[in-house]
This record gives sequence, C-alpha cells and structure tokens, in this order.
Amino acid sequence: MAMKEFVISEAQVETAVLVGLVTKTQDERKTNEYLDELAFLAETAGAEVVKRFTQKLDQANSVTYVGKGKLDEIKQYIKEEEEAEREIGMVIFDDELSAKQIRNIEAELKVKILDRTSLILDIFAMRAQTANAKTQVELAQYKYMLPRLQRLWTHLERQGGGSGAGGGKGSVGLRGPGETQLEMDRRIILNRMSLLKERLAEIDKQKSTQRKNRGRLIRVALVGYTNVGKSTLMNLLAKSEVFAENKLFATLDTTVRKVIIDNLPFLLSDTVGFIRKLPTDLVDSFKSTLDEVREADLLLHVVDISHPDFEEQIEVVNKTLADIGAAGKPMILVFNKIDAYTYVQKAEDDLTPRTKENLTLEDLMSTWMAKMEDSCIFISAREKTNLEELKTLVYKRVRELHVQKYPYNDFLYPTYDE
Ligand SMILES: Nc1nc2c(ncn2[C@@H]2O[C@H](COP(=O)(O)OP(=O)(O)OP(=O)(O)O)[C@@H](O)[C@H]2O)c(=O)[nH]1
Ligand SMILES: [Mg+2]
Repeated sequence: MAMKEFVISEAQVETAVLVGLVTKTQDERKTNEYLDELAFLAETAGAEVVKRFTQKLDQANSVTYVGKGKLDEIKQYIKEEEEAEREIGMVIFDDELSAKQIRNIEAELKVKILDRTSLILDIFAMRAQTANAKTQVELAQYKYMLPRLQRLWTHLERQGGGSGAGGGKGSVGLRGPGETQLEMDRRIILNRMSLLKERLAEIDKQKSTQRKNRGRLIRVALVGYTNVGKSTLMNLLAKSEVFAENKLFATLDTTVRKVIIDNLPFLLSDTVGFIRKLPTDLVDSFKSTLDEVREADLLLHVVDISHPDFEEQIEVVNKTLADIGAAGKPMILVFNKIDAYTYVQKAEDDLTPRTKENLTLEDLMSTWMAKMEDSCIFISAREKTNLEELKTLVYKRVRELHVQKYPYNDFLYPTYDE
C-alpha cells in the first residue's frame, strides 16, 4: 500500500524531452543556450528535463519540424525509456509549431507535444493572479488554440473512441460530425474571445482613468528580460513586497508604487519580463499590462550581467519595446547581479584572441560606460551594492523630466536649489 502511494507520487513529476534545431541563423552554441532557457521554462512549469535532441537543418521541416531520421531516433528513445518504466511525459520543441507539425509529430511519438509558446502560456496561466492577468492569459491561450483546433478535435476523437460509427482516430465515418463539432468549437471560442476582449477593454478604460488620476508625477517603469531582478529592485526602491523568485515570469501583472527619493516623489512600476521568441500576438494580449511601459517617462532597463547571453537579452528587450511602441524613451541601463559575474581568466602565455568569456567586470563597465555615457550603472540588488548611486542617478533624471513636463509645478521641491 505505502509502496503504491510512493509510486503514484513519483509518477506525478512529469519528465520532458527537449528538441531544438541548429540552422543557418542559429549556431550550435546559440541552440544550446536556447535549450538551457527552454529547460528553465520547463522546470518553472514543473517538469523535469531528462534529454535533449538537436538537429542540423537549413530550416525547420514543415511536416515534422525535425527530419524523419531524427523523429525516429526520438521515438526510439521514448520507447526504450517506457520499457524501462521511465515514462516520458512530453516532448517540447524550441520553436512555435504549426497545427500540421503538431498533428504529425503527435501521431508518431504518441506523447504530449508542446512548443515554446504553449509552454510559456502554461506558465502564464499558472502565474496569473489578478483578473486582468487571468483575462489576458485566457485570451492569449485561445489565440494560440484557434488555428490548431483541428488537433484538439483529433485528440477528443481518440478519447471518445468507441462512440461514433467507425470509432478509431480520423476515421471516415466521423468526418461529418467532426467538422460540425470543429465549427461549433470555433464559434464557442470566437464568442469567448470577443467577451474577453470586451472585458479587457473595460479594464483598460478603468486603468487609464486610474493613471490619469495619479497627478502630476513622473512615471518610471522597470523593464527587462525575465528573471533579471526587476521585482527585487522594485522591492528595494519602493520598500514594497512584490513577489520575486528564481523562476521565469514570476511577475505577470503590473505593480505601481509611489517612490520618494529625497523630496522628489515619482511612480515606479514593475511589470512582466520579456523573453526570446515570444510571439507578437502574445505580447499584444498583454496590452493593458504594457500600457504602463508605453506611457512611462523613463525606463529602467534592468540587465542580468551574470547571464552569458546578456547582450542578446538587451537586444530582445529593445526589440520588444519597439514592438509595443515604447522605443526611443529616455532609458537607464541598470546592470544587475554584478556579485554573480564570472569570467574566464586567460593565462599570460595564452595568445588566442580574447573572447567575451575573458572580459572582466571592469572591461565591461568601461565599454558600456563609453557607449551609454552616464545612462548606465552597475549594481547588485542582492548585495545592495551601488544602490545609493542608482538612486542618485534616478533622482537626477526624474528631476530633469519633471521640470520639462511640469514647468509650473516646481512647488514639489521645497528644498530645490542648484
Ligand atoms: N546573485 C544575484 N541574484 C539576484 C540579484 N537580484 C535579484 N537576484 C535574484 O534573481 C532572481 C530573479 O529576481 P526577480 O526580482 O524575481 O526577477 P524579475 O526580473 O522580477 O523576474 P520576472 O518577474 O520573472 O520577469 C531571484 O532569485 C533574485 O533573488 C543580484 O543582484 N544578484
Ligand atoms: Mg518580477
């Protein structure tokens, strides 16, 4: 009896296999980094990654994403694991799959098939706390589902096996009712989507009224890649209690706090982190959350300098900002986690060229400071290093912006003097 319970609880940890491609535009090192990130996403969603497969292809195979041989190899692996009583729970692909790809892969591998987008959506659904976030996630899920409905139906068909004439999957006898069902599903989903959109529009209206009523305060938004330390910094600056965790997408909805540095009050908001390969559709669903960023006067772009890929993360964030119409705003680059920065020291007699792995923190600091002038700063939110300097810098920029935006409002500064 006890034994059995143990086995059941053990079986609840779902195992995952990851699949990625090495292509003309994505070399092997890059693919491995993407798969590291995908593994982190899978862990965040509660799965345990047991194996990775990669394949070199010019581009993804339109029928099965990987080639036939690779798919057989994965199938073989799943079979062997099953024979050894190590059930594989799911296979996760690093790129968004089409309905056709999902259908074909599922037919071959016969396990749950996820892609990067559906995995992210799953985490979003898990994280959503507020009505706003929940509505946005649900809408995004339907957007993902709609073009893939066929697949959902195939799935149901198989479960409901014996009921209709013919039974088995995709059989001729079921085609008629199947299509009707599909049309019905589509209509139900479309109705639900317009309801959700109306609800979001309502929330948008409320939020924008709230924002208007906030008075003449400069608005500062923390932006950045997921897991860089935005919420940790928010908590330090605003002395608030925002959920911060070493998981991806710990924050989904926006929190706004009034912060006062010296005699200068301003609004600081913390919001959802960005990530690579996030479909624009999904970003769109978070419109009301991202309005806070779009309407900010100053962006604090937080970067995790201890991450080997931080430069690409900066680019992803800048691109996403442009996508949502928030490019070109005043910005301070806040390089966080300097306490965790590591580099590979080169031996004196090593004459191979220095790579980015060999750069010291000092090297990076001088490069970025030359590039950004006084618009970047290096801190550790964890060790509270350089926080005073950060506050001074933010104060300076917020004050400049305030004087520009509200020239007749300098009564906010009773001790204002230069
Ligand atoms: N080593 C180190 N870790 C830090 C530092 N700042 C934050 N962290 C850790 O980084 C992890 C992510 O921090 P969060 O503040 O949740 O990051 P976030 O950017 O809000 O993440 P999302 O909301 O998921 O986008 C947590 O485990 C923090 O403790 C730092 O200066 N140094
Ligand atoms: Mg956060």
